[in-house]
Amino acid sequence: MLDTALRIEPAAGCGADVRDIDLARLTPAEAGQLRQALFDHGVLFFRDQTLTPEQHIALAEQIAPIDVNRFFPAAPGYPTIAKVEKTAEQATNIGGGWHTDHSYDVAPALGSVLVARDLPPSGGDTLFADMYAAYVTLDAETKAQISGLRAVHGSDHVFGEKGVYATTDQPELAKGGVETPETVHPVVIKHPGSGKPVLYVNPSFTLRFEGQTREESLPLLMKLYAHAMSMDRVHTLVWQPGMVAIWDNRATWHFAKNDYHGHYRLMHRITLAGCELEAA
Ligand SMILES: O=C(O)CCC(=O)C(=O)O
Ligand SMILES: [Fe+2]
Repeated sequence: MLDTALRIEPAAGCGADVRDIDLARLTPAEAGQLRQALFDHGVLFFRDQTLTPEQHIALAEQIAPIDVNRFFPAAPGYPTIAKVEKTAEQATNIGGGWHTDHSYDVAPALGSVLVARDLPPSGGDTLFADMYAAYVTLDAETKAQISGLRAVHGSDHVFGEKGVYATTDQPELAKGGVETPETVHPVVIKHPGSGKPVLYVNPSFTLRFEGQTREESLPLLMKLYAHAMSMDRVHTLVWQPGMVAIWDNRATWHFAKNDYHGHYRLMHRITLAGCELEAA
């Protein structure tokens, strides 16, 4: 069989739609093209897929080894699939602020494969922001200011015993006793897959610049965040049954909207293992 190029169409703001592909039956050649498209576009969107949990796992493994998230509960019977769930009774959702997953790890996760399992009648969109574009569009002065800087990332204030989830109605996400030392990454990384520079700080897990206090760091961090959130570089993913998103944590941020109270939403997430990050 001849290998044909994937049909990839850039999406508004961030990422790309991939058409005419069956993620349950991916050829090795298609998997290679998908991985490269993921690195180039930051996030890929797919429609009309019918992935069983086993096929979801097989798909993830064709892209990268699996990195099991230590905070999220697993889907029943599938220890490598994280359950991203909000019941009709719960008020707090998971990922309801701008972030990129696992930036608190020494080797942050490459990305995730998120499958829609049960959607509310409306709402529950996921926003994606383009961190390649965020870097490229910074003014020269700010680029010079962040060149060579490194930032400290942590997870205790989110997932720790006294973290933000501990006082919510998603308390099982707050894991006391899980070893989570702070970690340091360059503020501008060289993307391991594309070689392009990326802005790598995020509002949820970046604590401060290395060698500065949080107070000293905040003015510049806030300026970078405000710039990165610019809606012309953000894509709003309106989920439909059968949709799948695969994102690259180094090239994008995401934000799960929490606007469907009283309704159930369930997503299955497999996290893909990444590598240590180098400065651009
Ligand atoms: O539920 C979503 O749309 C995304 C939640 C999230 O932040 C994640 O799965 O990493
Ligand atoms: Fe997330």
